[in-house]
Amino acid sequence: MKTRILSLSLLFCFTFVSCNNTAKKEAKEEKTISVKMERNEDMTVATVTTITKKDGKESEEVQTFEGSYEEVKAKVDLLTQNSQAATVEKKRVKKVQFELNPKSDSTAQGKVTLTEEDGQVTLEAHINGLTPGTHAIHIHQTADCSSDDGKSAGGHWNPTFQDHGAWGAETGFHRGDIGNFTADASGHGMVKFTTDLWCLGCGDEVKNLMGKAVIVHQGEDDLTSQPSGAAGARVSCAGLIF
Ligand SMILES: [Cu+2]
Ligand SMILES: [Zn+2]
Repeated sequence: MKTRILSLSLLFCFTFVSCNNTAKKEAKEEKTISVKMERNEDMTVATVTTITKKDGKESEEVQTFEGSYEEVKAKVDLLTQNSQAATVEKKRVKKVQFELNPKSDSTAQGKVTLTEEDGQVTLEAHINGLTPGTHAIHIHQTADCSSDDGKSAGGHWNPTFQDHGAWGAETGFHRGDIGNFTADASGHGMVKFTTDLWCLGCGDEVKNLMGKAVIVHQGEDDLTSQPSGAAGARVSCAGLIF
């Protein structure tokens, strides 16, 4: 009887060891999933990239989901929960786009795109119909472009109560003091500006661009005149409501 118990436990032991070996072999497969969620005004797009490493070989699978934020989030959550991946990285990208409309009898119009990724906000503006040369571009305090001269947008957005100046200046600058850009001979200008001092719709009113306006000026910001750099008429305006 004792021998039987001993051999039985030995058998169990062997089974356990061999099972354990198979488990180790399977564990050699390592999955990494990265999720990029892009949230626009009316649609959310998720790009899910799964990288599988097995026996030194790497394969990549890319899946995309589109729809409302809730739909896409549910699909992504289900996929990442069932994946048994070693690493799941989730990246949220928020993107909103606005029209810049002519003001002060100008022909200056274009598009502003705001993107938030990894705690940084990028403003990209493309403007046509400008007079060739230097123009100022700022964030003003109110998303109201209704008046013909654009003055309904108020003064420079200045939630930290500093003086007007060049972005990053030690003597102070407004959170809306983007600065100047150049329009080429055809009247086209482009601005690309990235900062971690802004956010898109967060709770921090010192950072939040929601409810503000983008204003393009006829002239150049001298970066010293108070309170707004003496940049002249407001030639294009976009209200930032998202
Ligand atoms: Cu301005
Ligand atoms: Zn300013």
